[in-house]
Amino acid sequence: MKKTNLLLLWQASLPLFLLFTIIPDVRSQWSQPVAGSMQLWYDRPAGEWNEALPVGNGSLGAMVFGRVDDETIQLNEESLWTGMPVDRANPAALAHLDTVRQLLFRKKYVEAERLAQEKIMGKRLESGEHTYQTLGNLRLHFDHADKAENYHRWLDLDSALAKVVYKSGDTWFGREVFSSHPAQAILIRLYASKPAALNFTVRLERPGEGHTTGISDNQLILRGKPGDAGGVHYYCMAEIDNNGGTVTADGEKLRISRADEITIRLTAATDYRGEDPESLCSKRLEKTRVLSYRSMKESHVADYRSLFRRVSLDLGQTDAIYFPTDRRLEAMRKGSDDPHLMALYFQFGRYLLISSSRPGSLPANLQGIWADGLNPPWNADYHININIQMNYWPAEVANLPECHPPLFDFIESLVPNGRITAKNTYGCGGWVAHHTTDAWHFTDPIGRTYYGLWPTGAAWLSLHPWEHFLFNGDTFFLRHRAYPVMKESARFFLDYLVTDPSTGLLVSGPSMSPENRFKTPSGEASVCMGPTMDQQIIAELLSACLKAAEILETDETFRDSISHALSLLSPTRTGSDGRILEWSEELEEEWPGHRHISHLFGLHPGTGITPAHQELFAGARKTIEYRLAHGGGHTGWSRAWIINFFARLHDGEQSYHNLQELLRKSTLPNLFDNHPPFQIDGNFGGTAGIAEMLLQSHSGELHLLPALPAAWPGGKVTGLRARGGYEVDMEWQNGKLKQAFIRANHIDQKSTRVFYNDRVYMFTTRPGMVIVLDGDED
Ligand code: FUC
Repeated sequence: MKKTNLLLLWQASLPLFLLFTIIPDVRSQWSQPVAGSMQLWYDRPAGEWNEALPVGNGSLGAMVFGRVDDETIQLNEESLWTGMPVDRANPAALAHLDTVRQLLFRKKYVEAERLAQEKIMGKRLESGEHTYQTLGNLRLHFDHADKAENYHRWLDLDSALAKVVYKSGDTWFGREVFSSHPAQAILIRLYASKPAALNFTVRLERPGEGHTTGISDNQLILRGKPGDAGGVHYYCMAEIDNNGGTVTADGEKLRISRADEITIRLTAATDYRGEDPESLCSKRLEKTRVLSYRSMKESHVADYRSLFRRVSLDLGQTDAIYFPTDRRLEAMRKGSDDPHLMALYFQFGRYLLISSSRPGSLPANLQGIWADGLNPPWNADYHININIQMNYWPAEVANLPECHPPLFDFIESLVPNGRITAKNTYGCGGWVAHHTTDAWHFTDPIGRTYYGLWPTGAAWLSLHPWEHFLFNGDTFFLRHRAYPVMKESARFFLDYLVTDPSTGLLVSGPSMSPENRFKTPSGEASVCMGPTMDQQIIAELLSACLKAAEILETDETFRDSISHALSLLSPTRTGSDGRILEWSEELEEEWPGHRHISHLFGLHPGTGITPAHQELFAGARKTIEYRLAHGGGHTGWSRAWIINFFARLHDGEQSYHNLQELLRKSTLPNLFDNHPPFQIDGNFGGTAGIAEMLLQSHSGELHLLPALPAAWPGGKVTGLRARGGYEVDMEWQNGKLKQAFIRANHIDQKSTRVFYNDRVYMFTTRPGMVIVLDGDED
């Protein structure tokens, strides 16, 4: 930017960047995938679940296989959980807490760990952990052959429609599937190019036992309860509307003969929230009966687009856009660049959040809402030692704040149990949660110490509503939703932190650094006092709580206690080789390439390690490089976190390289993240990472294009959000910012600093103001 023009426009109209996608015509039933658009598309049916395409409305999910003669639409309902609330606490915990701490301070790690395992850790369930499960499958068996010509299936991210089109014999067949938030139903439309060409059977099925299926008139019903000892009652109901032909009973199936067009309206519910699932389903389907398919599709597309279209991203494109998505991934694996696929991946992450987390729903679990079978990996639960937090990293910056509240509701539901655990296990006030939980909100430390004895889950979660406030400045939300959970979490730590006799500083513990272990002369251990991640999370929480209380002008005495604790909190330090210490002393890690890089929480998502902290900032880079040199980044979410780390280090090349690696090594054919197996956090972390490369605002100022790689010389982004209440559009060319529009959406006058490269611009912004930064012409 040699010549920089600065324009301040008052109440200026929104910038009209050209939409970079070719918007496909969603009205035409015979449309085909459009190269260069925001579509995932394929020229063959899904051979397995990881190739099927997801649709969802926050509660009802479906995976569409697009098979020719035997179509499978695998179904999920977000609250279909086994189990029930169970007290898992170890009653001996409190009595042994101090002994464990004293052993740790005396560096008797192995002994302390053994005692903690026996006396502090709560129970795992003998019958297996509670789990999220599939609802079942809708199976359609067509009378025509399974051979098709001109086959295409695709997922259009701009309209949230999954489509299948193919030719069998001399007839074209088409299907369209979506999960509507306004209608609370999944809609499936089947059509053909010739009259009376639709001949198929349809049925609902579910693996395992404890369910029944039935039919009546044009209805299919599936009902049941998973497990004997608990679980929700679930109910699923589908109605078939035929245009032409007949619908008749055929055993457990409905047979459709000589129809011109078919619409299937399907809904499902459970009694998780105490309502009768059958009457919920009946009410919902009754409402859809009076609506045309077209009007339901229009309301679905309008509702979805109101969220999706807020952000557009153009990173340039290559000829790869003319190839199906799975082949583009294959080509990337062989070394080609595909910037458009990266933009598609970014938007797919936004699509997944809109589709799995809508107000009133449970938060997106380890698989969003999409899980097959009765035993999904890690029970598709809510791991809170990074995974569920990562799910919500894109929520604010990628302009989907309306998708964040399911997490806030969930956090509030954890608080009552968290208070009991704080009191009974640690003798503390406030609330606490550990590495994982489930739909029944347990908060005890469970399982093995090296992953379970980690008391900072609630603290990390409590920073999410705070982030929401930082972006929107809503003090009502701060007062009534964010601050109460933050304050109670801080309350816990004020009681829980203890003084390290060797330093006189406050440390957390017994705890550990997820989920790594260290070597000691008497063997490996994980439990310790003051692991770096805990200290960083606690510092972040206490500082946030202090700021919140100041903004709300409340709790003066409490503020004093927080300030005092903050001044004594043991800080992050570097070791002899300059890396950030993972534990309070320099210990050799058992897994030097461990997937968790927990001690860099302060770099991302925290704010404690910035360029202003030179030694730590340099140490953070060394830490990542060391992990990577020892095989790190091998799970999808770990790789996604590394993209965010490098973006915060303002290293565009390394961010880009790790984004490439995410797509090459940890992405399934349907673009789902591959832990392995499928785990959705990497999708969300990757999306957040791309946003972080383009815009940052965590350190109180805006940084434009802080980690732009050479591989994206030109591009445009619209609608990214920054803390402080800003929305940012940017266009760049030849690797340089061409123009940026920064809209002030906040409610008060504010001073803002904007960084681009080595320049800094100072503004005083007022609500509705738009700052236009003009870059170089050449
Ligand atoms: C954490 C991670 C694992 C996995 C699991 C669901 O425990 O360490 O890699 O992601 O959560």
